[in-house]
Amino acid sequence: MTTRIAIVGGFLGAGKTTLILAAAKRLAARGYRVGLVTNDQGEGLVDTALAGDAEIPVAEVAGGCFCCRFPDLLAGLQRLQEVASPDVILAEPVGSCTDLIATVLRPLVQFYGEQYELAPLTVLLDSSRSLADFPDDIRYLHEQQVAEAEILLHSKSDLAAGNGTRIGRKERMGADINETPVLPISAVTGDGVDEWLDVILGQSSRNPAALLIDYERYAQAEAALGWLNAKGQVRADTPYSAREWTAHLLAMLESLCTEQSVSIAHIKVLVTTPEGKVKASLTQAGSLSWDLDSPTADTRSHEFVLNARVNATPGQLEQIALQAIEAAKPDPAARYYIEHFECFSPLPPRPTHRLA
Ligand SMILES: Nc1nc2c(ncn2[C@@H]2O[C@H](COP(=O)(O)OP(=O)(O)OP(=O)(O)O)[C@@H](O)[C@H]2O)c(=O)[nH]1
Ligand SMILES: [Mg+2]
Repeated sequence: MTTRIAIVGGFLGAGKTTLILAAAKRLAARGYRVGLVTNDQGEGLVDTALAGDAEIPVAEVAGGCFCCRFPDLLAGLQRLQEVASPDVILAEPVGSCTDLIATVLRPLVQFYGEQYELAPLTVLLDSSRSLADFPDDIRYLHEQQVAEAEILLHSKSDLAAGNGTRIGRKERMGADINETPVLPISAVTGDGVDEWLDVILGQSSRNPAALLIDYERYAQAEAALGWLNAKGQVRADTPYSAREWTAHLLAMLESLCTEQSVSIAHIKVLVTTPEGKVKASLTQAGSLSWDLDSPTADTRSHEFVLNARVNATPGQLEQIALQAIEAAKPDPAARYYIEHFECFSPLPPRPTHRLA
């Protein structure tokens, strides 16, 4: 029996993980076995931890995007089949990745078509946010992501003024909307999620033409991003609120980024205390949102995972992150321990396969 794979792309912070987690619950309620694949340029992902907490079988492809780590993607799919025999696998490529038709969907169909049935490529577009403050190359990358969608989801529709303005925005982006189904969706209210699931369960990728993409510009867009994955612990002698620590850390990161004219693509932090979890994200200055916010009693320690993708050099991002972690200490005598800290800019994409 073939397993259905739905690849859900879109720019950093567009809402991919939130939608996938909401979709996985609905698929399970419809009687499907579901698996997830997360993906990142580094290790130590908030998204993987969230999927694990939701008790959904998850495989992580780390150290590069699906296109450059195609054998790792295959190994992840295989692992999921061994542990969970999923009917449907929802796979989230890195939010700075594009050209997925040529480098991921076509190779899967061509070389592994007997095992896997590919759903139409879904791309999320969050038109509630502007990329005007990002370099041209990043806006170019974003346009390429939208242009290759087989189904385009206007994400976070609960935040939109109206769908008409959103579709108008896509027209302004110069993408061809004539043949691309466009669906407003909100993972928060559930609006559009079942309609989208009907599409990815009932239709197959039409094997559209590959993008005509300039890999130099694509590489420059990725190189313009500073990427940070960190894990650590905070300990204090006096009890403190882990939620307040999270809010303080994100406020410090936001204000340091604003001071230094660093545009935020996505900063997210997951905090675990002995009693509960807190998770919050910034997808641009002033956009703080809480995804997990269980009321937790004051604590004397917590663990955190911090992922940041911003328009800065790795050195600049490292300084910003360390300064924010120091400033967020619950009291001057509190200690923090960093167990994992990697800060870099993604290397130029070198896909394993490119079937144009
Ligand atoms: N209001 C609203 N917020 C949403 C919705 N979907 C996602 N968000 C918020 O947007 C932020 C980013 O969402 P993610 O799902 O982490 O985005 P992503 O595309 O997976 O991000 P990366 O993995 O970094 O590329 C989170 O704070 C979410 O709560 C939605 O439908 N409505
Ligand atoms: Mg994600």
